[in-house]
Amino acid sequence: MKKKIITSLILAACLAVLGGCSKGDDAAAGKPGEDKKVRLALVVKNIGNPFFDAVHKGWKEACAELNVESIYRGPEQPTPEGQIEIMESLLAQRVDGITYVANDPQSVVNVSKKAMRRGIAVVGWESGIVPESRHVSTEPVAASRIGAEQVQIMAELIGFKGEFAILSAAATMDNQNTWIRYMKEELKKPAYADMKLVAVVYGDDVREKSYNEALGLFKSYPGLRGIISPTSVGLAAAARAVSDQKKIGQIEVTGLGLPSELAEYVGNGACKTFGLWNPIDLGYLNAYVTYRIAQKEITGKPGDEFDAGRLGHYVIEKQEGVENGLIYLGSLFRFDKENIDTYKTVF
Ligand code: RAM
Repeated sequence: MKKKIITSLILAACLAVLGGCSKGDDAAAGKPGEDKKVRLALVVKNIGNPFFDAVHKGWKEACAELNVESIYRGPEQPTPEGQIEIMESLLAQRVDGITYVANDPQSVVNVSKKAMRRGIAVVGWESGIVPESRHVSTEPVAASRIGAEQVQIMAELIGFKGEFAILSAAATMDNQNTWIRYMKEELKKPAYADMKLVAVVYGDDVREKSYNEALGLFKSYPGLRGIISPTSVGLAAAARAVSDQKKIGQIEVTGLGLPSELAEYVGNGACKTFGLWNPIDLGYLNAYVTYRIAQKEITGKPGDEFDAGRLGHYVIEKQEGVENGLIYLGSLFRFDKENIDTYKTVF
């Protein structure tokens, strides 16, 4: 298992060196005189978040392998309106496929349905609550596992005792909301009887707002022992706030984050352990499945099978109660002082 993770990360590191990232259309890799290329668009919550830069690296890598044109779009700020506008403009450009992670899944239902009616492949990633707004959904790992893991890490950090808070992204963001729902489920277990969730606050995936929300928690809850932040933006902000306010050891911070952003805080003890999947692989998988649907090789129904390049073979799974399916990327990793130096140069 460990060997597989390291191999995948080393490969990702090499690819990270090869691939830059840009805000707009990525250079087409085709030869002059070739037929019109398939065009696939990756739509993220906002531009400027290093997590999405990592997803984009894997996306571009797969697009190059598939010889398709890659488009990368996201609003300046992580707002629903910005994403709707972008998706409408992609429809007008008649792209062949769109993969999105929604700032508000409800807000993109109409434009996604319109895209599908026009024969465009639509893949929603970590945006599972509106199944009719995509052909298939890709998830890093089961949401229940992601939620439970963060509570388990927090419990270990604070000795299964004390008050803690959650610093999330935006209240409309379905991925964070789902993970928080599963955190609350995990907390019902007797092992956590002495831990108390005192607040859930929202930094909107904006650095300064997240930082200020963390400061607000320090003030409102003087006995606070921990913060879980299930967003890379929030986690880096919370770790920075704990460091700046000299609360290392008093308030423990964990959640989901990028080794490249958190290495400093693993080093100073503000965020000793945290989790994440491989965002480069997630982008790579998204491009493959979007391409397979755009090319009508599969429809996205449970049971459909496809090859995703270096990631291998995938079978689309059944999502309870809905017709279209779900794809799980693979593994959830834990990062700490033992492995952070290896991973911090990867993503
Ligand atoms: C932030 C975003 C993203 C989430 C990661 C963990 O960068 O909210 O959607 O998956 O954190």
